[in-house]
Amino acid sequence: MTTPFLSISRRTRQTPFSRRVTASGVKAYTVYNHMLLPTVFESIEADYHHLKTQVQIWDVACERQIEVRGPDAARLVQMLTPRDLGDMDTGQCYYTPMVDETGGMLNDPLTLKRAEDRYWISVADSDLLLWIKGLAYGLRLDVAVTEPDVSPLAIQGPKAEELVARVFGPAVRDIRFFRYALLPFEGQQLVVARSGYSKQGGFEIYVDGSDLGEPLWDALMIAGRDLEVRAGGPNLIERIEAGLLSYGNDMTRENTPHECGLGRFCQTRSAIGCVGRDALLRVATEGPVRQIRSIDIAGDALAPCAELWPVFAGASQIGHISSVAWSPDFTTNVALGMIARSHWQAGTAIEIATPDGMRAAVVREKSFI
Ligand code: THG
Repeated sequence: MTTPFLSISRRTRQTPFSRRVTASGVKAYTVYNHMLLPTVFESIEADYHHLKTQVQIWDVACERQIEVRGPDAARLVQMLTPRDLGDMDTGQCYYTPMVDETGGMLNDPLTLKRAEDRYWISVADSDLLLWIKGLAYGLRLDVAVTEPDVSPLAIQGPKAEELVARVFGPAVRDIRFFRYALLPFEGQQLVVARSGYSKQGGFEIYVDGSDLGEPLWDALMIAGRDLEVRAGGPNLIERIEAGLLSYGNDMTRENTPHECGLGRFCQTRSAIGCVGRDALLRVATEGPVRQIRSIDIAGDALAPCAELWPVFAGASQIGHISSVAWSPDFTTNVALGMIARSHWQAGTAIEIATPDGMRAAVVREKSFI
């Protein structure tokens, strides 16, 4: 079988780090928010082992920021999510399910409060900007909704704190999980948050102005030489082990936040103004009838999942698998899938119709890590 190439054009937007990513030997990209996202450098498995033991720099510029700014900013952002933003402080990052009027998931961004009248919504892969601009215009809200020239660069792995402290100073060590500080780089104050799309620990630097991209990349690579720093990217194996969801893969507009296991990020009753509030009140009380679970699939390494794989219990289909990868550390196929309430209890034996034939699998209590 031949490996297909990705045709790169203006539509597959380059990032402020693209030249450095190319020079680092990127082997594969995906497209995310109409922008290049590097996925493989050495190999998915080699990158995985390196991420879990060292430190990596990730070009995650595709996690675009939607800035909502103006007197109606807080009101508009609360309309987007069933998470109650009432007690959110400037300097915090909230994981925020965002839903439409039916309660269907539109995106699962991080929301950063930059000021009382200014928010950054750090979006997953869907055109959320258009929905937000539509609401703002339709309701004549006093806000500006823009995509600023801000590009996150993630530093992930067990040595991330040491590396970021070398470049931004010891204040980095005091940043708490899902908080950010403004720290100087080349005379500019940058948002440095303790966050990122892995469970290995790390930071995300919101590079404000494309001109700073290459200087920051270079400063981190030089400072981290003895830490074995390398270019990396969100790692398929590690994120499935960690149970980190991928919008468009593990959930779509067809799913409520509760089906996605994101009920802990919803306070639907007090999220007054959320456009999906009425639609979600019932499921918030009664619970969903299906939910995403971590799943252990037996047998040899399976190829990645590019379409839903049906899940069976006997003759009846009781769900589907949406993400899968062979895990070297757990020596099994780690997976995420949507499972009916009747079969989601930990330890339940199920069968997966993979392209490789039927496979035995087990529903897990929690993620692998
Ligand atoms: N960082 C930033 N923007 C992003 C992502 C990111 N935008 C796109 C995408 N990732 C959004 N999705 C997620 C999904 C999971 C998490 C973050 C963003 C995450 N979840 C933790 C968890 O579920 O265990 C912690 C959640 C919490 O405790 O609040 O980190 O990665 N800038």
